[in-house]
Amino acid sequence: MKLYGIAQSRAFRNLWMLEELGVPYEHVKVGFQNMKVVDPSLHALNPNRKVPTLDDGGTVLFESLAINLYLAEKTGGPLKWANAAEAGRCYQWTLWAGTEMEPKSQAFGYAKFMAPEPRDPKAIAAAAEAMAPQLGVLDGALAGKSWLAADRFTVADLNVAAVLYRLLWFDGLGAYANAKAWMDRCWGRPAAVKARKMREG
Ligand SMILES: N[C@@H](CCC(=O)N[C@@H](CS)C(=O)NCC(=O)O)C(=O)O
Repeated sequence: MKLYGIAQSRAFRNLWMLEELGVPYEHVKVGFQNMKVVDPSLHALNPNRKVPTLDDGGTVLFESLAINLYLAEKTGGPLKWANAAEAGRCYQWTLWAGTEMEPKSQAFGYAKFMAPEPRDPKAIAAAAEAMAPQLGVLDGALAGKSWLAADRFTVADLNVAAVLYRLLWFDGLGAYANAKAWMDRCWGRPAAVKARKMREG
C-alpha cells in the first residue's frame, strides 16, 4: 500500500489512520512547488493532481476522508463501524467534517498561519467567530459522550479531529468544553502523537 503526499498536506490524516491501524505502508513524500503538485507519477494516478492519493495494490483512491473510510472498511477492528447505525454516524460525521467544518477550519488556519505577514488579528478573530455554529454542533453532540459514532474511538472521531488540526492552536476552543475534552482525547492517542511528529518534526 502506497500513500502519496507529504505529512504537511492532508495526507497527514491518512498517516494518522495508518498508524492507528498498524498496517504496513510505504509513504511516498510527494510535495509541492508554488502550492501545486508537479510530480508526473502523481498526475498519472490522480486526475485532480492533488495529495493525498492512495494506491492499494491497484485500488487507487483520492479524497483524504474517503481514504480513511476505505482503510476502516478494509482493515476492520475498533475504528470501523460495528453495525448500520454506527456506519451511518461514521459517514455522517465524515461528510460533516468535509462539507460543514473544513471550509471554516481551513479559513481559520489560513488566517492564523498562512496569510501573508503581518497577519491581521481581526481576520483571525473573524475566522474564529465563523466556526462558532459548527463548534456548537460538535460540542452539543459530545455532551455526556466520549466519542462521536460509538462507545469507542472510531474513524468518525479521527476524520473530524484531523479536519480540526489547526484548532490545536485556537485559544477559544476552551469555550466548548465537551469538544475541547474530546480533542484532547483524540490528539493524545499514540498514533496521533506519532503523526504530529511526522508533520511537525
Ligand atoms: N478534498 C481533498 C483536498 C486535497 C487537496 O486540496 N490537497 C492539497 C494538499 S493538502 C493539494 O494537493 N493541493 C495541490 C493543488 O491544489 O494543486 C482531500 O481531502 O483529499
